Amino acid sequence: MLSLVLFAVCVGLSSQQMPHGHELTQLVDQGFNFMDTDKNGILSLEELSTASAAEDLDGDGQISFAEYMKYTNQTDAVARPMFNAYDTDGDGMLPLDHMGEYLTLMDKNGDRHVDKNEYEHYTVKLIQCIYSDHGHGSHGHAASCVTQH
Ligand SMILES: [Ca+2]
Ligand SMILES: [Ca+2]
Ligand SMILES: [Ca+2]
Repeated sequence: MLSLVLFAVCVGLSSQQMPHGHELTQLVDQGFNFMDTDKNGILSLEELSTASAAEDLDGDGQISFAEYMKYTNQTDAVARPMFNAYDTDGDGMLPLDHMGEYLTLMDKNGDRHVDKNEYEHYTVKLIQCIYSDHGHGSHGHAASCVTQH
């Protein structure tokens, strides 16, 4: 889910300024609808896995930063902190079989599904983290932002 989440959020992000208001709502809607393939208003682990698997361009079971950049077509400044938020061990790879852990990051009530409110809460927080990192010379703090509630 990580990257699919990342992907969905990334699509509308500019490295210049943080989206807010209507723009932010649109980003959240777009990302959620993109992943919610059966349109039941809930993201399952299967849906998150499917969306993420699309980012594994060489099919080795992991999403590398290079694959992530290529897939999202984002600048390093935006893609890097997003990627780092999920790459908690810092090896530059996001294994697809860690999808359950990524889901846990968003699943506040622990029912193993991500509803719209949970997704929105998480996404807004992640975006805020990324943009608050700007100007500090490092994007490495996003992980600590997203793991705290
Ligand atoms: Ca669904
Ligand atoms: Ca790969
Ligand atoms: Ca939930």
